[in-house]
Amino acid sequence: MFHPQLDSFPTDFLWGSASAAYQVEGAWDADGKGPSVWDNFVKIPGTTFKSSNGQVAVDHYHRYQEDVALMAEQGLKAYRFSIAWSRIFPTGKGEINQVGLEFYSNLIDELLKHDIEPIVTIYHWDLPQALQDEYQGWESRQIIEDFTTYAKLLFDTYGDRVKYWVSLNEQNVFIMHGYMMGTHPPAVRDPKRMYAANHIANLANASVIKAFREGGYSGKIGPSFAFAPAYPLDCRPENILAYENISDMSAHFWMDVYAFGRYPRIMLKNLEKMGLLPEITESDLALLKEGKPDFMGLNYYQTMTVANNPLDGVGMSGEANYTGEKGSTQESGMPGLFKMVENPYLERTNWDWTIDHQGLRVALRRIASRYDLPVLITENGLGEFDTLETDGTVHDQGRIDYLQHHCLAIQEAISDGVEVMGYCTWSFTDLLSWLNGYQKRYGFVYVDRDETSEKELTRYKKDSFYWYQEVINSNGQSL
Ligand code: BGP
Repeated sequence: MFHPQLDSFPTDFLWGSASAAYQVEGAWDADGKGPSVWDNFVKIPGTTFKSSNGQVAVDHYHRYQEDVALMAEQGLKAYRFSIAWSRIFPTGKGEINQVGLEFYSNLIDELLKHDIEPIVTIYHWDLPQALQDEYQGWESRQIIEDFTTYAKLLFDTYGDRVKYWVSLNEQNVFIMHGYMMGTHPPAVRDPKRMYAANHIANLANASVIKAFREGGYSGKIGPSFAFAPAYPLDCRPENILAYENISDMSAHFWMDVYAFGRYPRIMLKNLEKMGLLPEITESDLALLKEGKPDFMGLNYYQTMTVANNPLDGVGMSGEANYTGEKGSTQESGMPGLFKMVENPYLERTNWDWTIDHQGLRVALRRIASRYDLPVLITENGLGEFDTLETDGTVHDQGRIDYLQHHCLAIQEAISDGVEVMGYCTWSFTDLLSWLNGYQKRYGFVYVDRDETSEKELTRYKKDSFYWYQEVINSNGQSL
């Protein structure tokens, strides 16, 4: 469809797709790789759907050439992947594992051979277990130095070929899940420890960006933030306040630190009152100011709608939907602050994630207006059941519709004036969903395996593969 009122996508727009090491690589203990906290966490009964794990995942470690060939066939302009820290430093620091370094070097060369821009995520949650054991990982300031040493090695080794770096992937998610909800490693449920670990993660993020600047590397660097823009249920002032609360707590609390190097004052005051304020020194604040990113990485999946929640209202304990049984998500909220409510205008996926393409435009607009930064969309996609037909086809029209609407929302945001550098769908091949197993699929490429059997791990192109091929080929004109 032709939209005369819309601007075109820029000619250098990065049409991409994304993955993360633990979710695709497998080879969890191959060639000198050390264990990560995820390798161990998944062994605890009840932590993941049907005890699924990434030991083999979709075996990208051994099949990366086949996967890159598929990317090239699709015409992908960029591929975002993460580096497993414990493949490079098996114990998180000290001795370097050359074979690990080589794997990513080969992957980068393979991508460049096909004119695919590598976008490298330095940290996508798979902390070396050794650092968790030695000093409790993100709870110790020691990690700032170790994370920076690791990142510098990546800049030095790959900086001649990699122009786009993502520092931390979804700090808000791995910190909240890891230290508040207890659903990610290290499975802590303690708000005080959560806010303390979060502050240290902010410092580590800033330190790596500072090192990137000081090292004079060329290219751009920024964090990827999981931004679910909030809507108030309606214009009842109590609900507007709930919206203000969630915006400060779930968005500004992280993005203000990245972009401005400071915490929102309402949050500081509240954390202090609750006795949850972490130690924040003058030199911390100076470091945060030096760690400003070149872009905001945006992982967008859905919006959330909130309403007033009285002091004796619902808490955070509600069960989430990790089974794909629609409607199984329970109510949750923070008493006195907000509660999540259903948005009557939006459809939901089988995992109860709202489907809201306009929310992407809203997210882009909010980032541009508040932070005045370019945005690299580092994740967006639809996790759903897919059916492999006997003839090897997969008709994922729902995914095509989802992506099409989201791409148009990007084009609208560009027309509004937002600088969008690129769009990485989640994901290129099907992969392991951390807590949801293999049945929640996101890829353009179906990988034949499930929770109980690895089967042959054969790759099949879904209908969406060809659809995106045409979008890229026409630089968005075919939308
Ligand atoms: C993001 C993560 C990804 C990916 C995606 C989909 O939070 O950065 O790694 O997993 O969400 O989420 P899920 O796998 O839970 O459906």
